[in-house]
Amino acid sequence: MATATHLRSNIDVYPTRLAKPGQIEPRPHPVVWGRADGPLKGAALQGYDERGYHVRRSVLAPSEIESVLSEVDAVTCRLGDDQRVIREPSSGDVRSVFAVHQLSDLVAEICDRDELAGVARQILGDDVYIHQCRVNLKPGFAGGPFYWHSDFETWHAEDGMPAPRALSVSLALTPNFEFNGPLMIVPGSHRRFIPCVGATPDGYHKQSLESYRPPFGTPEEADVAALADELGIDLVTGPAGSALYFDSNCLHASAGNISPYPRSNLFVVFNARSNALVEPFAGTAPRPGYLADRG
Ligand code: 6CS
Ligand code: FE
Repeated sequence: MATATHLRSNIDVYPTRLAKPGQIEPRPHPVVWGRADGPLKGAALQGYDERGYHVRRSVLAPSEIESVLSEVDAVTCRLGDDQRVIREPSSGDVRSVFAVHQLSDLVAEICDRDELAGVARQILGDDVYIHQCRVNLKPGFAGGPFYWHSDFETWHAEDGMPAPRALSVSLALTPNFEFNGPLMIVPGSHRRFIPCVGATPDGYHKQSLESYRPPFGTPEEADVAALADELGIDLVTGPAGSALYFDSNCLHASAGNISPYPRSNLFVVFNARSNALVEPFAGTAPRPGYLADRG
């Protein structure tokens, strides 16, 4: 737990975007912030605390999955070339659609359910709000990879998120097979902070979201290798309707998808109200609200 001094003197306890490679540091904050009762029970909560993630099946019913997929289609058509739609540089297929919860009442209602917002309140030990909501479509045949990263490192540096008191829920809208680019997570990596090298350019988000391996906010290969050697790599697969809850600071990635089967997931990021965004720690201008809700 960070000492009171750290918290009061607003020293940045997660320094990153450094001029030269730094050291992997232990996380000074807790993972499970609350002990109140909630949707996750003993072993599930323990597993999340230790590994940094937990998987629950059948959180969405098949009929709901179909409705969400058609809502996403309708929203994507409506948005056209809006900046909330990110396309695959390789094929022009849609790669991600942001702020879906603000464009679909059904998605907003799902986010608010006990199995999503309720789990976030339990783990984060606070009221929560949606920091970011997106669908990563990862289409068949040309779905691009997402290189190794910690979401919190980006949200800290580029959005001003003070501490990793945030979590993502990834809802599988199509089956996540071993062969269509499922999420890979280094179990336990959420307890290590990997500083990244390189000062963040202004307006960088336009480039980073399309990049398969972003030039900034990406950990050094030696650090990824060291943590993978020590902790291993878990492949998170599961049927459509499954939910993956993962800590904002997990080291994760996903390979490309050249199978015929899309790997489309709805990601909802909950942040603790007490962890509301401040000025970006990278010293850059805050990113747009569809990437980081500034309330
Ligand atoms: O920059 C972000 O906020 C987004 N980038 C990645 C690779 N994961 C988290 C989030 O969608
Ligand atoms: Fe990510």
